[in-house]
Amino acid sequence: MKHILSIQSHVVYGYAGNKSATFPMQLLGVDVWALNTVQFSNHTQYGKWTGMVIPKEQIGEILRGIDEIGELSKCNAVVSGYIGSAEQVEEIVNAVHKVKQRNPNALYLCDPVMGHPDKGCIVADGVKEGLINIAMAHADIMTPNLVELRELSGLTVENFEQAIEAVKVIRSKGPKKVLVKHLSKVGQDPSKFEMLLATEEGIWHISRPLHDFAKEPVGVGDLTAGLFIANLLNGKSDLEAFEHTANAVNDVMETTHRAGSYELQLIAARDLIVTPKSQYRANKIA
Ligand code: PXL
Repeated sequence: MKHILSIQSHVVYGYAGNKSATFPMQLLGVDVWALNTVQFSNHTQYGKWTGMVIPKEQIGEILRGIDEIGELSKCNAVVSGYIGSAEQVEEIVNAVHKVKQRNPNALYLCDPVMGHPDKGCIVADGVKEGLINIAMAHADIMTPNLVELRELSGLTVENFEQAIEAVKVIRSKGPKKVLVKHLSKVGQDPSKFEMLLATEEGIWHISRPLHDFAKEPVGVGDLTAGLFIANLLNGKSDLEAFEHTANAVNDVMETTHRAGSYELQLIAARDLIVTPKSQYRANKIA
């Protein structure tokens, strides 16, 4: 059994952060240690929410507790996603160090959720800078979207070629693997949903349908990052993990679209997450 420490948001209603990633990772047979950065009523794209940001001390405290019962060395990977405050960034990096001390083979996947004012995804001040200046150098895997790709690389990414340059820049800063979870406007075909994966072995591109939602569901990136790391821990190759992730996410999107839902239909799509019906394949482009 593999174990993932997943440091992300918790929403009581709906699906984002750990609510979006935990169940799919469990479906892939991985044990999830969910550590919540916030507890909110719902995700921030509703425009209002209640609840609280978890005090930064909790992160170290929880790690200490798991260490004191002698279980921390079982941790195979740390995932961070939606972060509640700038101060939490350093605590998360400390948590990664502590896990790696106990298990030097553990991986750190940093999903650099930075917020998206146009979409209404709100992230606390200073988190973006913490991700760029502190977290990135410690990550084994980063999973930016287009906005995050620009911020992390410092490049103006306006087309596909520049996106490829940007993933190379991120790889030069430490992360060995970069999965661009949504190329959006800089993809090859505006009518498709496209992703990139860059590793030491090359760069792959995958394209799947873009579903026409009245309001784009939230938590898709969290689902993507969670499935990718769970697949890797299950021993899949980078390419297999990338393809399974894209296909499982596509099936979740199709299920959600068919249901006319704004919230991801993870439960309805549970069988498809394990065994996707979609069969899209990635192409090696570099
Ligand atoms: O999917 C990113 C995310 C995670 N958690 C919370 C969010 C969002 C995006 O809006 O609001 C609480």
